[in-house]
Amino acid sequence: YKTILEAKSGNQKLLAILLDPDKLDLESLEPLISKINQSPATHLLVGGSSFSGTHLDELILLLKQKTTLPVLLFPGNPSQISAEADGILFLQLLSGRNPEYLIEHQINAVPVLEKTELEIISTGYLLIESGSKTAVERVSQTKPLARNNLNYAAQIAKAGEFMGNKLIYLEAGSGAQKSVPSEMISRVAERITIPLIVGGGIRSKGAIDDAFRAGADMVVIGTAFENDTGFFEKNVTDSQVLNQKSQIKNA
Ligand code: 1GP
Repeated sequence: YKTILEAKSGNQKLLAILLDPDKLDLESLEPLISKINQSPATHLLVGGSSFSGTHLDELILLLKQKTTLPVLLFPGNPSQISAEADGILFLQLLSGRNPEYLIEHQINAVPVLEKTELEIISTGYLLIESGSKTAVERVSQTKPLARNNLNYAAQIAKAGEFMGNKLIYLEAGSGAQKSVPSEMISRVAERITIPLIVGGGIRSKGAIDDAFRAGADMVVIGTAFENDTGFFEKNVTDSQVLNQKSQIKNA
């Protein structure tokens, strides 16, 4: 978290690759890892809405051995916790009103988390309407916020900050048709003082840069890299990200 805060205060931008364990085959991970190492990514997020497989520990161990990037869990539920990661985005789905995702899963995760040394990063998570129903909406059974509800999104994010969240994550959903609107990113970024993560449906350099320009501190790329591991070669991002990467690697 300290590194993320330092990046924010130095106006350095961060880029995370999201890996969904359900879609990865351990046997054929080598080429993917080599693409990760060539990419400008500064962080790896591991998780998905519905993963219930058993190879999470092995996957994270491999990533830790073969990359130098911090690995953060991005869990859909408490079964997706691995002690092998560096930290966990401890999510609260603040845009929804489903108590399971506001507090129940968090309580159930405690006995597991207490047996690990994971850095626990409290994260307010806001699901934003993105054109069609996403897995997060289906699994969490919550309604996303309307795309034009800018002030309310900012107010929720600020409530998260007041409640002690250390990060806010604006999420359009994996594979979303439309990513989070730039106006919403800026409205939220202006209102909060904690770092802002933006993800869901971002699939071009233009969209990455737009999110950074609007005020995102970290952008998350999942589907675009999953579908094409050459994504970052074709979509070289800001040199700011690359500089930050070398700093994180040296930390
Ligand atoms: C999903 O924000 C992430 O939780 C990434 O979304 O798969 O659309 O890049 P994509």
